[in-house]
Order: sequence, then C-alpha cells, then structure tokens
Amino acid sequence: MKSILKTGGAAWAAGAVLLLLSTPGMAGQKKIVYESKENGHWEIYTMNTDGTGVTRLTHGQADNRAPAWSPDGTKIVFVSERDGNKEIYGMDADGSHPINLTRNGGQDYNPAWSPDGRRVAFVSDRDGNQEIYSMAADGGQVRRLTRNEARDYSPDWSPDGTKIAFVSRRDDNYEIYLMDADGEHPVNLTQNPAEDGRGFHSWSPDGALIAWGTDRDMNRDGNWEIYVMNADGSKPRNVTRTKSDEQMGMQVWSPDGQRIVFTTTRDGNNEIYVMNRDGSGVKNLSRNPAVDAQPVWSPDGKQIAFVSNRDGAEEAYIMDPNGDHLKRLTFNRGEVSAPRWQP
Ligand SMILES: [Ca+2]
Ligand SMILES: [Ca+2]
Ligand SMILES: [Ca+2]
Ligand SMILES: [Ca+2]
Repeated sequence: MKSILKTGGAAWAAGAVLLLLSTPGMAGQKKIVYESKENGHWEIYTMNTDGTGVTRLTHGQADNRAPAWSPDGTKIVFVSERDGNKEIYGMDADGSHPINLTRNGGQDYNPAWSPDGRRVAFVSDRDGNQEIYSMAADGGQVRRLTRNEARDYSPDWSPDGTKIAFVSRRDDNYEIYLMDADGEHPVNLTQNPAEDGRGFHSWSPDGALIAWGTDRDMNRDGNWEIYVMNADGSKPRNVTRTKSDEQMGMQVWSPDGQRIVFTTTRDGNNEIYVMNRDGSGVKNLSRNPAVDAQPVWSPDGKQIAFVSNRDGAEEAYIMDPNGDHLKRLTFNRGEVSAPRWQP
C-alpha cells in the first residue's frame, strides 16, 4: 500500500503552474502519464483523459518510474534502473528517443523541471550523500547546488524559476530551505524542531506562498497539519487545525491558486480533501473506505485525477473538484501510480 501513498507531488505542482502562464496551442487532446506495474515491474504509460488510447512508453526489464512532463508537454523525464542504478532519462511524449541524461554510477532521481523547461533539478548521492543538482534538459551543464553531509532532497522550482525550495535534515530535523537556482544563499524557511516538509511542499502558482506538512503541533493536539507560509518563511499559519490523529500527504494548489487538494486519514482511511487557501470550505471529495491518494489537478482546474484501490487494485480515476462525475480510467492495469496531466 506504500506505493499508492507516495509520489513526487512537488515537481508536478511547479509544472502545473506553468499551464496558466503559457497555455500551449497544442492540437488534440491532453494526455495523462502514469506508471503501472502490470508487466511485473514499473513501466510508464500515457492515456487520454477518458481512459482510452493507453500507450506503453517504456520497454525494459527494470523499473521505470516518476514520469514528469516538460512544461511545454513535449517531453517526459523519468527515473530508470535499466542501467543497474537509478538514472534520469528523457524521452519524447510518445516514448521515442529515450536518452540517459545523468550517466552516473550513483543513484539519480527526483527530477523537477525548471518552469522554462531548460533545466532539470534532481537528487543524487554521487558525492556520498543526498545532494541536489541541476542539469540542462539535454543532460549537459551539471551543477551541484547543495554541499552538506545531511540529506537534501525534493527540489521544487519557484514559479518564476529564480529559486528552488528543498527539504534538508542538516539541522537534525526536517526543514524547508530555499536557495537561488544556482545553489547560492540557502535559507532555512521553517526553523522549527518539528518535521517540516517531510511529506510534501508545494508553491502557490503566483509564487507568493508555500504549503507544507508539519507535525509542529504534535504537543498541542498530537497530529500532522498543513501549514502555509509566505515564500520568505514569514507568517506560518496552520490551515487545517484538526484535532484528529491523522496523517496528511500531497498538498497541491489548484491552477488558479485559490484551493489546495490534499490527502488525510482523519476519517479513518485515506481520503482526498479540498479546501480554500485559508483553510475554509473543507470538503471530502472521495468519501470511500478504500485508499484514495495522489490527487492532481487538470491544467484548467476543472478536474482532479487520483489513484484508488476501491475496486481491488490501484487504478486511476477522475472527478470534478467537488467530487461529482467520478469516472474510472484504468482497468486491470495493476498498481497504477503517479498520474500527471499533460501541460
Ligand atoms: Ca545513476
Ligand atoms: Ca546533502
Ligand atoms: Ca523542522
Ligand atoms: Ca478513502
């Protein structure tokens, strides 16, 4: 069940923002990319948003995971273990022209596109511990951005592309840091002994706010909460304020920046909730005893795709942002995960 709950939401959130700024005049229907284990190991597929046109994009004997669309929707980067260690690969949106971008014996993963599509930030242990790097979209011009013996991971570009937020354990607890895109001037935004950003963190589309998960109120009422702060770390505020002993995951801003979709176990099982950015208007969208997870907004904000095991195996579903018009998209594909809408 672990796989259904975990996904790299931060990178997607950054990508989703772009759609509003530069709606591409691409002809034809948008697709959803996802990973599925139907062949015994993870491969990457795309489908139309009504579930038709399933196309397998990767063909290997090792796992291919964590697909991420380029901001213009023409390319996909992903993590492949086909070379015996984790490498970041790029390919065209139809699966053609796969290329190993990292070519390094270390573990390279967690890719995140810059908003202009020119660079990809990623995590690698090539220098002995988890550090953040960036490279040109063709794999060239590699830059090491962090230099700290602690874990540094989960890079997430600011919507204007000038900064990268990330999570670090350099202070002996999880904190969200912000650095310039070249790695200069790292600043601890959260500065709290709690575990900040261990699950997810997400930029508002206008770059003014960052939402993240934290257990800093553990002593108050013993549970995780979603906080929102200004992008300089000021004015952190608890926007969930629940009393239940719950786990929360994956917070993603709606494309218009007005709402946040998130997952919570406050009802005794994993559900998908939406709320306004100030914490008002809370609504359970999934309302099902099964595990409902990994919600992502469509670029126009009119639909939410997610993963659920309500029909047995993990499958992809789609619904309106109020929970209406629920539709199952995948059938017997086996452990569908990481759905991502094409920009
Ligand atoms: Ca590697
Ligand atoms: Ca490090
Ligand atoms: Ca902390
Ligand atoms: Ca549920």
